[in-house]
Amino acid sequence: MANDPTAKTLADLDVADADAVLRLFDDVREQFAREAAAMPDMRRWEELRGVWLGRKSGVLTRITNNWLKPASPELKRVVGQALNDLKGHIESVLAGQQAQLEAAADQAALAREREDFSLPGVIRPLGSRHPLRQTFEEIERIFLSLGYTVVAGPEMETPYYNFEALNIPEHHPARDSMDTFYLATPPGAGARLLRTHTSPMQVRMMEKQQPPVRIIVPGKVYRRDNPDATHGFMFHQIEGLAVDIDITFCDFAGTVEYFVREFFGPKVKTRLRPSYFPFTEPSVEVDATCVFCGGSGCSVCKQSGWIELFGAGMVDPAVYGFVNYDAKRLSGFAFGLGVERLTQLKYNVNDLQLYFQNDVRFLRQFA
Ligand code: FA5
Repeated sequence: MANDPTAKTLADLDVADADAVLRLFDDVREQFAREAAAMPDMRRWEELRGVWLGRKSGVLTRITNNWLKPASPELKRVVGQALNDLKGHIESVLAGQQAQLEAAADQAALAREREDFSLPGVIRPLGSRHPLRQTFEEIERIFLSLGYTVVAGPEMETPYYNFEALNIPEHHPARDSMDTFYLATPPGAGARLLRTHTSPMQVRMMEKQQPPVRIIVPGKVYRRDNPDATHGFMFHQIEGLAVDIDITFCDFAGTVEYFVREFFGPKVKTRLRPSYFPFTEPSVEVDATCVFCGGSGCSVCKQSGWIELFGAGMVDPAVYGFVNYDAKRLSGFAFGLGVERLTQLKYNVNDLQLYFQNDVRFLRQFA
């Protein structure tokens, strides 16, 4: 304030009566009105508040110190009243301005942040189920519809379940075809290995459960095979086992045929070719008419019209001996599906390694 009267006392200003006091306050009020007239932003508002209401040297503090405190007893009441009025007035003007400035700031922020619904949207890529998972689910669906139950088993096995109880004693040549990962175990703990197939679950289930047994066992298996277009050192199988009284080879052949048609489509035919597994007798390889050429012959089926699908057979009575099943009364069949292979055939995938490389260009084809 130029020539700031509030720096002086009332006596210095020669104010002797109430009217003079009120005129002085009117001047101050006008001064405030001039300073508060234009209020462009919050910074200026804070400045103004400091000048007028600042505790140490604000105008009101100066009036308190210089006019009110030293005022004569006759004038003290008038000054006090006028000061209170002025303070109320200034506070209410400042509060109104603050509300206005804040509302304007909110409006500006809203305008800045407003969504533009005419902009093109961001399309987020959707994930999809892995092709192997889709095969698992499809195979499980088929066997569940036939009354089978899905069970899981351990990936870490003992040689007993992986080999011996499946009629593969030590030094049996069948062990060579399943080059095995053995695990380091503490002395005296007994050997442990990563299961080379899901067949150990045949034994574990028959140990636990009396017939009828009808299960499938999906899971991971491990072999020391070199990775290439048709081999992995970890891959997936689904074991199947059905044991009851009076299960015949016809039941077995019918089940296999039904499964293959459900999985590959109604046009595909199957044939059973003699094979060998120590835990099935007789053993077969299940072939299907080539899913690529329909049986007329192509490069995939090497012009034969047939492709090999999986191994299977009637449960060898020797296996019943290991689980205390009555081999004379009971019969059944088992099969072991290679999930990577069936998926390769169904979707014409030419390299098994693609399943494990997580390349979205490959995976997105199965969405
Ligand atoms: C077995 O593992 C038997 N347990 C199957 C069986 C079960 C027969 C019940 C009779 C009764 P095999 O070693 O052939 O069989 O393997 C079965 C399937 O696993 C093969 O047909 C193939 O599709 C798949 N497979 C084998 N080795 C590999 C590998 N290294 N990588 C990917 N898939 C493989």
